[in-house]
Amino acid sequence: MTTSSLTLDEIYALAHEALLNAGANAEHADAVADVVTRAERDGSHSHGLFRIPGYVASLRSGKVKGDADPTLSKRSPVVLHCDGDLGYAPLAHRRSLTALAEAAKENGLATLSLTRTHHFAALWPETETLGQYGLVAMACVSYMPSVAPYGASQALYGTNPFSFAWPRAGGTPLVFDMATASMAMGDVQIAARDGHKVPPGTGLNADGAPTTDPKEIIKGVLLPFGGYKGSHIAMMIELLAGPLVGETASYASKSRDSGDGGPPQGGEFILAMNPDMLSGADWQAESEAFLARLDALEGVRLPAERRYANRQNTGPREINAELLAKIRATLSPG
Ligand code: NDP
Ligand code: PYC
Repeated sequence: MTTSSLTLDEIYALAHEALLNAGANAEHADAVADVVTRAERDGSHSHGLFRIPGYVASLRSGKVKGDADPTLSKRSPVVLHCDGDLGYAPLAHRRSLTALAEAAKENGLATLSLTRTHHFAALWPETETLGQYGLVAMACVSYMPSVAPYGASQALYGTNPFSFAWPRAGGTPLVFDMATASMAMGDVQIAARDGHKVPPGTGLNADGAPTTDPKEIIKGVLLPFGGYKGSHIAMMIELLAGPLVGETASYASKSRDSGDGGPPQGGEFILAMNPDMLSGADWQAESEAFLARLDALEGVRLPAERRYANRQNTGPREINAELLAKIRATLSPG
């Protein structure tokens, strides 16, 4: 694989320019480019620059509004809603997460439902932000059918990620962020691009037969992680990020999607909880003692440790040259 070195500033500048060029206004271009740059910084490669061609395609097709004006409202002191106005999710997050954190701090817990947004990023930026406010957080989104429910060979669920954050004493939060598919579609696409096989159990080909060829899985379906148990978590996310927040499940999101290569319109469910108010005991001492035991076990590493370690490196990142050429081509007229 041929790569080129880009500094984090250059990654931000390229993403920003591509988004502005495709019709995003300055606020959206900044919010999306920031999330893309943080993904590259942390080594979340399938949700960094890799996503820019899709972001650009959906701005160009007009499916996603580059000047969307996300609006936050309070349905009760603890039920917050943000109408994304058909824009990309990062600006809706910027306009909502502080209010969600304040509501959870004051009342013990609060929810944020996002509707009419297009989410094409990792989820950890949302949960990690809430963790930094000292809150326990959960977030999930659905997508478009790409995962067969357990027992089926036809897609109904999205790759449906779920993220969780837990605040740590004097440090970065404990965070996990994972697709409920055996593998995120972005990683399957990267494996296909780079000519790698994927592990057995990742997906089925178009005839419903197991395969380790990512190109065949793209034509077929992914499987949920963890058999029927993971399948039920994917189902839960369809319901939480769809009907519960006033949006659609993945199958219906796809039915109104233009197929331009970018993310469909959909919803997101975010829950924030204030452990100081819920616990009534020394939750932090108890959780730190537990996490110390976990971390001390041979073979265990805590989730987000890899990202946080990558974050310490402020130097350039190696970016796939084919991807860079594709992004730069979007900047040329015609
Ligand atoms: P991974 O399988 O790479 O990782 C899942 C979680 O497990 C991460 O928190 C990771 O931490 C942790 N982890 C990974 N390996 C280990 C290990 N050996 N020991 C302990 N913990 C480990 O993530 P996915 O491929 O499932 O998802 C990738 C991204 O795709 C996510 O950010 C997700 O939000 C995004 N996504 C977005 C979608 C959308 O619709 N917007 C749809 C689907 C996925 P660490 O990061 O530190 O490695
Ligand atoms: O990697 O599965 C994925 C994905 C879908 C939407 C954004 N990322």
